[in-house]
Amino acid sequence: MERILIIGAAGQIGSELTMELRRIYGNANVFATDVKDAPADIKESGPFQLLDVMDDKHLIHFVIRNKITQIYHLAAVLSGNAEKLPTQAWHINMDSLMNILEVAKLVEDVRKVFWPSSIAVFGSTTPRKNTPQLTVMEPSTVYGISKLAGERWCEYYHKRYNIDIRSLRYPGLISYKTEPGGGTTDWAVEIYFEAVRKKNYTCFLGEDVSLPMMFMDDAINATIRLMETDHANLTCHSSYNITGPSLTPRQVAVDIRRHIPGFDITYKPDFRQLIAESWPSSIDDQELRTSIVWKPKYDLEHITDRMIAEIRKTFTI
Ligand code: AKB
Repeated sequence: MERILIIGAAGQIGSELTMELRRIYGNANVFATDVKDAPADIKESGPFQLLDVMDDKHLIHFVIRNKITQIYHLAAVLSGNAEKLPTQAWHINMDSLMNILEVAKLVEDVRKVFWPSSIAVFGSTTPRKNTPQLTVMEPSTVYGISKLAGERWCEYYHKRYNIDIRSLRYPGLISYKTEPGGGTTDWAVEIYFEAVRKKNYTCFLGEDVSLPMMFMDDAINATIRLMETDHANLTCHSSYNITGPSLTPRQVAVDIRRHIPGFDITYKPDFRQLIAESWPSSIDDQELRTSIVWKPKYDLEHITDRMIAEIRKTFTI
C-alpha cells in the first residue's frame, strides 16, 4: 500500500495532483502539506498539515511517523519571483531538494520521489525549436540554474544511492483551480481569468513570443503515469522533456474571442520578456512519450473551452 507525501499541496500543481492521487490511492493515504493554508477540498478530503520542507528534522520525523513510501516535492520559487531575490530563491530551491534526496536516502520505506524540473533549464544557446531531450543547457535565470543543478543531483542520487527519482521538465501549466505565482508563463493563466472578469488583459510579454504550454489535466495524467511506470521502462533519470501546444499571447487572445468577442489585449513587456526569449518555443518530448506510452489530449481550443467554462462557474457560484 502506498502512503504519499505531497510538499506544496496548496500550489498550482499540488492542489490538483493531491485530489487525483487521493482518488486513486484513497484519501487517508495522501498526506498534503504546505507552508501555507490549503484550499478547502484538500483540508476536508484527507490529512493536511503545515510542514516546512526546509526544516530537515521535522521533515524526516514526518516521513518516518507516517510511513511515507512516495514523495512529490512541488515547492519552488518560480522564474519571475526568483529574479527578484536570487540568493534566497537558490537557497530555497536547492536546499529543499537536497532535504528530500537525503530523506529518500536515509528512510528505507521511501521508494519513489517526484520532483518537477522546467523548460527553464534551457537558455539562449539551446536550439529554440523542437528542443531535444539532450542538448546545450546554459540557463540565464536563477530558477533555471537551480532546476538544472537539481536535475544533476537527481541523477547523482539515482546512480550513487539507487534512489528512484522521476522528473518532468514542465512547460507553462494552464489551470483554473489555483493561479500560479511568479512565473514567466503565468500570462497564459491570467489571460483567461481577466478575460472572464474584465474582458481585457495587459500582457507582460510581447504578442508573438511562443512558449511551450500544457493543460493541467494532461500534466497530472503524465506525472502519475510516470510514477506508475515500471522502473525498467525509464530511459532518463535526470528529467524528461514534456509538452503540449506552443502558444503566443496573440493566438490565445484570438481564441478567447470565440467565447468573448469584445476581449481586448494590450502588451507591456517587462523583465520576463527576456526570460521568455531565452526559453524554447517548442519541445521534442518523444523520449517520454515512448517511455510511458502517453500523449497530451488538450490543444488550444480545448484548453480555451475548459478554462472559460470553469472560470465562469467559479464567478457565478
Ligand atoms: C515559470 O514560468 O517560472 C514556470 C516554469 C516554466 O517552470 N511556469
